[in-house]
Amino acid sequence: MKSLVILISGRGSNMQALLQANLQAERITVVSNNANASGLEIARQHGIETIVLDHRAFPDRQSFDAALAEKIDACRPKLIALAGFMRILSDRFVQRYQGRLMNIHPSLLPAFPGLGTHARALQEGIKIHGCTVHFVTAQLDHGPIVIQAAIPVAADDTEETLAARVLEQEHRIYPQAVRWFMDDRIRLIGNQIEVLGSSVSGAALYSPGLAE
Ligand code: NHR
Ligand code: GAR
Repeated sequence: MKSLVILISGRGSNMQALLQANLQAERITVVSNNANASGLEIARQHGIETIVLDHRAFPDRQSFDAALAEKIDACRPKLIALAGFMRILSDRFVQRYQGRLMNIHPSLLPAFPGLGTHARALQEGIKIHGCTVHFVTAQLDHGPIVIQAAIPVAADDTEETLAARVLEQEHRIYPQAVRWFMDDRIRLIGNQIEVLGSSVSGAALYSPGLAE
């Protein structure tokens, strides 16, 4: 049985995009480190099993990660997808799931790893921004890149307007990447991804606009 675990912390719109994508997963489980995550309600509305594991109930990262791993292992997942999951994971946790732990990050990595990506993008005055699906490694936001989507930055963009346009792209590329993985179409060669049956390496999407 192909099982998928989705980790969330909040709104859960990327999770929702995955749930609506008709993936080849016979069982999906959503785990949140935050009991108040509104994504939990969306998951329940989809009839998806949810688990809450409050990180504040644990004395340190290691013990939270160990408890999280226990919940995850009970699902025997093919893939664990971080979807707006806001806790940094320990090296040990990452190693345990090496090659089957994916993340969606709201910037064109390797630019802007970490948090607050849209504000930093505006501050730097970059003209092209976007999002990245990558495998998670011990080095934060630096794992092998599966797919990216780019959008132009407008002169009058605010953090909010930029985040909203990037989010639209996140909802396109994350289901695509997870589908490839669930269908065994992703091969990892060193730090590079190959998508079987695709003429491009991974995929790049660009949303034009703003041309004069
Ligand atoms: N863990 C590892 N080891 N490697 C990665 O690449 C990871 C990861 C865990 C999460 C998502 C990531 C993102 O896409 C992700 C990638 C949280 C933080 C963070 O600083 C940074 C990056 C990401 C997720 N979290 C704070 C912490 O102390 C808490 C912040 C909060 O709760 O608001 O864990 O951006
Ligand atoms: C998304 O933009 C996601 O890329 C980002 O948070 C948002 C979550 O939205 N992830 C991170 O910043 C991870 N640190 P969602 O809960 O609606 O999917």
